[in-house]
Amino acid sequence: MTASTKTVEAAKAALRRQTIELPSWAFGNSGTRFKVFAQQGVPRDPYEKIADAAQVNLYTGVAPRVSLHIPWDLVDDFSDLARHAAGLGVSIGMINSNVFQDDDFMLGSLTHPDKRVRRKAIDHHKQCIDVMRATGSSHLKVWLADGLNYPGQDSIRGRQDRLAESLAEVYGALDEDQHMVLEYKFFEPAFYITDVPDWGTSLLHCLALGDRASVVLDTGHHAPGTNIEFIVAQLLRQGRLGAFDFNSRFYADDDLMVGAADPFQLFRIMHEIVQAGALDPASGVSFMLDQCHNIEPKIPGQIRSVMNVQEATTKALLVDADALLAAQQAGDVLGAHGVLMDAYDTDVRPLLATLREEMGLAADPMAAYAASGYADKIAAERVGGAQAGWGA
Ligand code: LRH
Ligand code: MN
Ligand code: MN
Repeated sequence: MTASTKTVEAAKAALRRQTIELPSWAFGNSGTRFKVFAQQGVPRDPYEKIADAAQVNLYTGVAPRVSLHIPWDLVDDFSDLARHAAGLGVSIGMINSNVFQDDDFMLGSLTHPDKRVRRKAIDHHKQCIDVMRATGSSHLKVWLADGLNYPGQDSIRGRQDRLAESLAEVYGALDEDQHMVLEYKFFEPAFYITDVPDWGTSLLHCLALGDRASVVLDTGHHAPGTNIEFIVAQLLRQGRLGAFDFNSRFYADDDLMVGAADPFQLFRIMHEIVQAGALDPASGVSFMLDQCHNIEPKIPGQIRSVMNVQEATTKALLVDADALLAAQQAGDVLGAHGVLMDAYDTDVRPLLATLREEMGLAADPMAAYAASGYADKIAAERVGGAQAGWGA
């Protein structure tokens, strides 16, 4: 299939406007329960994490925001951190709360049976809202490790009630122009029940909270075989898809590079996005990465991931929408499927290389970064880099 010039130019225009948010924690050392492999030159503090994220933006041109995780990214002066980011051409994206690494939260945070612990968790979220004010961040991102390991351990329904009450207080503390996004995950660290296990539970809480609450879909947070593009379509219909946490998985929450395990799934997701007009930043859907680079170098890992998202997006933009609709309405099963596969099977790398050159960037961001000498520079300058947060 050769796309028309008009389609290609429209795709390029959409790609110029697409942005991908980077997680600060992707740049620190990370690993599994078995081993953290330290890499040379990893950031020693949030300032250096932002400097590394800015490199990804420098070579891709489409990654201008960095999400922070609190308290992993705690600093004395968040306004100063935001100025540092601005000086490097990026800004602070979503602020992630963290109520999963404190002994008090062993049995839950916003759902905990003890009011004192719930208060502590709510207050942490209020501190995160203060960080949003200081950094100019517009979104509070909530993921809870809350759940149960054993039947009977606590009341399932009681926990939902407590969750609703706690979330309402946090939501009520947001400014009028601030938003909350609620991430779900079907297992881990709890294994019997997770208190926000699925998109339906997240959506119900968001609907109860108000217009400025929406769902985060982390692509690694579903049971194997789950049709993720269906969830995307459903949340878009409700106007409640707030963000993606992109990564890929073979088995569980593997946090590997997006598009590595299943590029076709990523394409199918982006097809739903494009069809719904949700690629436009005005639609309010944020495209974020949530990954760990345990064995590969981190900055190139992020660059590659951004490129993978762009490739899937480009293929989705090349779907011949008129031909697809005509085939669908004619009941032409194989014709419709063929239209989709034609776009998926297109090699979009030349188009993206041209686009990058038009944007004043190098055609190959991986090669340009490798040639820049930045990796050697940070390896020489930084000694004793920080862990991403896990096990810290
Ligand atoms: C939980 C999760 C969530 C956290 C991040 C570090 O598995 O996906 O988004 O904030 O990992
Ligand atoms: Mn996530
Ligand atoms: Mn996860």
